Amino acid sequence: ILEERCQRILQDMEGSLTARDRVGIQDFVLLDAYTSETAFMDNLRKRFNENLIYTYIGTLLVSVNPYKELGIYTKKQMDIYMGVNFFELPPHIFALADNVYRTMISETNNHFILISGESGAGKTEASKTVLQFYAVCCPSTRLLDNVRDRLLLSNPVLEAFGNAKTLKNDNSSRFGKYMDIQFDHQGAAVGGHILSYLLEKSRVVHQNRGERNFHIFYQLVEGGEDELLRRLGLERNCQKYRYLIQGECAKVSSINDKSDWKTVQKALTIIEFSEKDIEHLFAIIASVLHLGNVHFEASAHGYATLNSSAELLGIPLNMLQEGLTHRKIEAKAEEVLSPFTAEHAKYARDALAKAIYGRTFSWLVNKINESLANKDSTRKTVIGLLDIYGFEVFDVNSFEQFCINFCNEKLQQLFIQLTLKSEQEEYEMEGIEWEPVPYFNNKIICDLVEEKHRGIISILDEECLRPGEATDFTFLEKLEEKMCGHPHFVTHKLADQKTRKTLERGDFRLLHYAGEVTYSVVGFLDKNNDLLYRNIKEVRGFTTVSLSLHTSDHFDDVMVRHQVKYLGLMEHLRVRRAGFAYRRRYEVFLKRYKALCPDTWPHWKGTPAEGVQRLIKHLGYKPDEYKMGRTKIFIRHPRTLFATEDAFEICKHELGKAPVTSNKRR
Ligand code: AOV
Ligand code: MG
Repeated sequence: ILEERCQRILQDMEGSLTARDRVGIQDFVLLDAYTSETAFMDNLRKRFNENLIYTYIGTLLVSVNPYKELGIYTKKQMDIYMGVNFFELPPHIFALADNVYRTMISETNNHFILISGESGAGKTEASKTVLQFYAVCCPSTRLLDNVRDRLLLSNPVLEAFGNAKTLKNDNSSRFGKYMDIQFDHQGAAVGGHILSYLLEKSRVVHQNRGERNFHIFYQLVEGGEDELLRRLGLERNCQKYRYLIQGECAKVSSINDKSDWKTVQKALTIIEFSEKDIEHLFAIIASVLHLGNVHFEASAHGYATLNSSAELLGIPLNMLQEGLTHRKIEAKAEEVLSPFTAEHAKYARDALAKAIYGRTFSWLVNKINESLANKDSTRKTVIGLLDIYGFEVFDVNSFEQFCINFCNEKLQQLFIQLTLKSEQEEYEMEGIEWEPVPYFNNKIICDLVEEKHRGIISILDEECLRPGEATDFTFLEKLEEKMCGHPHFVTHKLADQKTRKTLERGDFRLLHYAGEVTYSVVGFLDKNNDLLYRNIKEVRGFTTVSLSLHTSDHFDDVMVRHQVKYLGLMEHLRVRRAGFAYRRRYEVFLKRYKALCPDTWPHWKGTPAEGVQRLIKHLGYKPDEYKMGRTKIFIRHPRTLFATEDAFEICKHELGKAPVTSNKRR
């Protein structure tokens, strides 16, 4: 019966070629012309036109932003994907989330999901979908329901304070977020922890045209209750606040600040912010708005708005006034106050506003962490979710873009190590013969930026230690001197004939893995001075890649091709294809499929490797379809594994043999 059915399955597969013509293939590893970028793009486009936004490259998930609701994240969909092997159903982020979860439970080890892609690609949405999946699908007790709600509700709060409209994305993350979700041995979510990286504080005081400040300011002004606004001395009109209108787009059609305000209020209550905490929080937010309206003129003495700030911050007016307009100089035993110029005073005002907001954000993250903390000390496993700001290039790029793009450079490095590099190393370790695939390693760019004593950050730090002497331009000169000839660094002086045209005097250009970016050095020293930089920790596990698109129902070829190229997806596919798409430890493979062979069922007495050898001989694997490694069987083509998996299903149903292992969790 088995042989007959296997034959039929193979025929069915051939028959489904017509369907495949329409919807493309769901795993790039199956692509015949796997080295052709055109074929890769055709497949993505075909699937996108059928509203199929996910495609695998082996265990990597590629996603194309549809910019429209597809109805594919429902509870019903979650149920379909829960506890099912990921090659049995169409690709989905739920399949990835489920697979990570089950592996974590069965192997009791930690896992991490990395999400990468340009700004607007859909990273944050993907991370929320994963969290939602765990919140709904993991078993839980009544006691833990509140952990689940808090995990979910931490998102709208963090987004209100840490996201903003940019030219690339109406809800762009302006901080990096790493979230740990902790599980007990039953697989229930019992706690969490959030690390935030490098909030883009400069946005508090300045926004480029077409961009906004952080959402929370507009939410407060638009949605705050009359009584609250009165207490905070605010008017219900964003146009009144200088910090809100520099981008000239306080209103955005895709954003409903009023209803978002309500969501945030509710979330804050559930995360257990006390009334007093909330009162203080918004007093501080309002004080920043008032600060922004403070004017300095050489002769003026009107400080009404400064008074509001001082009151809301709970500090004496004269102290704030003095602090913003005078420098304190210690001369001998005396303190002398030397007045600022109006320009300096504005600078001090903005620096204060940024510092206040930055600290408030850190306080907020701490409060959320307190509420997510798991008090019980038993051993837990975690699934980590990394969602950073995507690679971005604007007309003018400053220190913020430098940091954001460097972060992405590091993420790409990690991605290379986890996939391309470790994949090739595994073959070596398992003693599998193998033709190495060349790929671009962006370590050279990471080093250019971060190398000790020599990298751009070191040089910048050095300049920051020479206050009064160093300027943004002395920094640029040092860069030019030290980076001369580096293949990924271009300056005005070093630019070749072709590129010099577009490079201004105060600019330098980095050739990032994801493309060229020209940075203006203006403000680098200042902004670096209060920077708290943290390295992205080494992580391992499954990976998600997002691609980007901007209009729904339109597949933007140039944009998608660009990311296919820079994320190294073709190289990744080559490594997968030239090698073996799937691998299983001998014990795992044997345990699952031993019922398919009379010699191995119900018990195999020899070593697992011998058992697997016997089993696949019986199944008729051809010699070039697989390789036997030291601890694992390597299967070249997913089709082979699919056929075996299908045979296993038939075996369960038709022969009535109890399945040896069941993957269903429930
Ligand atoms: P990002 O996180 O990758 O950008 P987002 O996750 O914020 O990008 O996605 C941007 C917008 O794309 C969202 O606000 C949605 O409108 C839409 N979108 C994303 N994913 C989906 C999806 N799966 N289905 C439907 N619409 C989607 V940045 O934070 O700017 O790098 O720094
Ligand atoms: Mg984001």
